[in-house]
Amino acid sequence: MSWSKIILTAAVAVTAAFAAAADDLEVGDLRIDHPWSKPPLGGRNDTAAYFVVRNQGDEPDRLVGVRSDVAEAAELHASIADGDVARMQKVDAVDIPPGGEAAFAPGGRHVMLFGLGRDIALGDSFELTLVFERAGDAVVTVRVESLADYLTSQAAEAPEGAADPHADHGGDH
Ligand SMILES: [Cu+2]
Repeated sequence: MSWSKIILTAAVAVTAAFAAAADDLEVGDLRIDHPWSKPPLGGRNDTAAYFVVRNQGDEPDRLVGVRSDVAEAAELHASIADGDVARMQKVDAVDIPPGGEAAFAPGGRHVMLFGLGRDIALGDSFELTLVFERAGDAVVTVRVESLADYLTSQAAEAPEGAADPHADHGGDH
């Protein structure tokens, strides 16, 4: 086996490990990738959850609701720029266009979980139900991760040919 083939095999194995770690889910034409949440900030009783919904079908769908047993209330939120300040605001629904996607990520759209009924720590997971107009209910398993872990996994999940964020490093790590 050539060195290049060995390296390629290792790269595929690493990619597969990351793909398996994320709890992706398919419901009807929708695919929900990498549901995750951050631990609440010190002393707070709320947190946000994130994921990407891809619509692999020909019909538009909409995310119209969300609920979770770990929270007293769950809302869809958007982050909007208000001058230099980012504010968040409740939204009633999020469109998922055919062939398109809706990303929920830090600094943008998120699911807000208010009144957490239990501690949510790194490594925990909990169920979140996403209610879609066409596809119906999707129960995803949300993993509690640090922002750093999320960013690392995003780099690993980047499509082939995407810029390697470490390419400009000196190879010292
Ligand atoms: Cu919010």
